Amino acid sequence: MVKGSDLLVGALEQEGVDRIFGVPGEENLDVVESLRHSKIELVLTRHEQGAAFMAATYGRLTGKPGVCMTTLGPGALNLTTGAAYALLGAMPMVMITGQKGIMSSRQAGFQIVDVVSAFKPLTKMSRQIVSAATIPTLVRDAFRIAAEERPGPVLLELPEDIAGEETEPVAMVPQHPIEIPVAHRASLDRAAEMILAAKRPLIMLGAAASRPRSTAGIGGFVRRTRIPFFTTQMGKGTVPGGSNLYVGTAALSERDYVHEAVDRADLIIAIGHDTIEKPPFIMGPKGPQVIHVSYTPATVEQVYFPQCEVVGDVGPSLELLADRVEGRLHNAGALLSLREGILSRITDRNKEDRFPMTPQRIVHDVRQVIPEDGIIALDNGMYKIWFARNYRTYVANTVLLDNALATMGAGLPSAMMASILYPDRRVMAVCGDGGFMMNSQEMETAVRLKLNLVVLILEDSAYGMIRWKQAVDNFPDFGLTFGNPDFVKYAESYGAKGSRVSKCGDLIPTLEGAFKGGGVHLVVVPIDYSENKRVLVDELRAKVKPAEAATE
Ligand SMILES: Cc1ncc(C[n+]2csc(CCOP(=O)(O)OP(=O)(O)O)c2C)c(N)n1
Ligand SMILES: [Mg+2]
Repeated sequence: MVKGSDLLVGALEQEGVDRIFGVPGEENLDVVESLRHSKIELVLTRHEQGAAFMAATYGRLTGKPGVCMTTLGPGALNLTTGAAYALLGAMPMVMITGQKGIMSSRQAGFQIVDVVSAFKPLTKMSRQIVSAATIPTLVRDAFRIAAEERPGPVLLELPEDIAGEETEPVAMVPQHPIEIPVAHRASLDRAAEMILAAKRPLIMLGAAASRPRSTAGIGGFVRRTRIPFFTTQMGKGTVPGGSNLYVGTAALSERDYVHEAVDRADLIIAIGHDTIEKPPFIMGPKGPQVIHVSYTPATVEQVYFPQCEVVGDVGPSLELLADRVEGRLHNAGALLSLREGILSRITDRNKEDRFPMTPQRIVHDVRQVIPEDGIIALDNGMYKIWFARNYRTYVANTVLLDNALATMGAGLPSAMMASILYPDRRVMAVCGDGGFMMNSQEMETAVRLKLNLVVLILEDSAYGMIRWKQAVDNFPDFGLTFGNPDFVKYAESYGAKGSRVSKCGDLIPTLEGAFKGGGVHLVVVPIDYSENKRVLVDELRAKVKPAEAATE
């Protein structure tokens, strides 16, 4: 006979799972015991949210579902934000939650929440396991659903009596490949016709362009067509940002310098755009035509309604599209002349040595200490716009940012996951003083796991982004400032190292020293956010014309 929890762990092994992140409760103890006998590592976190962010980031970076585990009720509910993060961000993840026994009810309603229902709107599938014998099939299905396009989270609830149930041995269900069809010939022909007819074409790389399976084919398309490209925030890096065809990243929806190119384009080939991102440009009745190239059809939005779709496996479909247009594009470089002007104005003031430091200078200095394949993982705050706009990328998935749920608190756990997966690369979490404190307890996890990780905290003693919006909307400055712990001592209390930057020229040497010293090292730097209004509002309003004026 075999126990339910052994079948679960066997099925997870069959899926190639190497780690489970989580906080077990008593309902998970059979599973914990089965894990003790398996090769799968149980990675304890200090909050379930940290476990979910780590598992989701595992999925994002590998294309294979990351796994997290919690108890029933309170533990499971702590996964909600992580589930939404994975759902909106299209990150494959399998969540396993415990539950009281379902065959008898010796504790009445104690701790019981209808978790399966609570997670229905936050997952691609949410199911209770009701018999041990069904576990191998359900686990296989959960992994298939989580990983297939569009990827996302799945929840399996394993009640404690099912985990402990003895059953006849059940065969595991072998993994099978996910085969994604290639776009239909007719749609490729239509798209090719539009590209050949375009006078000022532009490529946009969106969130799905960063899927591990997408990146090679997309680079080939850009190189073969020589059409300039810009990226959304989550599309950064797929084609090296140092490439001479890169014209910028749309961190704002309109009227940034990059929109000078977007607004002049008559055709945008949107590769992998997912409308969960804050719009990188706004479609209107007059603007450019759009070809949507992705794994799934475009969701139709007020601001996004492509005239043509190329739906299928992105890399191979783009190869077929490039076959149709390569060597025949006379206007491919029409918008390229705008590139230099856009990029140079974006880097304006990035060498200024004011203190507290300007966001531009911080982005510039961070780039100096991160090698091309190094990874930065951003939490959510004002600095995200500056990093998205100003940080140049050379390798896919080297800027992990969340422009989908845009939740605070994911920066540190996602950086930790990147550091686990890529121990030989430099990895840095970049957090505001607000967002860092939402999951700062995971510093203990990072130290316990002996990670090499630098955590950069940008200190303004405020929820800076909201304070900025408040000012932009002409509200008085009110209610958005707070005090901070002494971050250096805070880091040290976890057994990490800590440094405070107290003049501009110290940031680069401090970060260098932190990377060279290894281990977990927190660096705190005061940031001057007066640039937010000066650049992102006043300067852009004065210098970039609204879209309609640009197209006239
Ligand atoms: C979990 C969560 N709560 C609230 C928000 C709304 N929000 C977005 S940015 C922000 C302020 C972030 O402050 P901080 O981390 O200090 O970064 P800063 O903008 O100051 O650089 C808030 C409250 C959010 N995105 N996520
Ligand atoms: Mg702040």
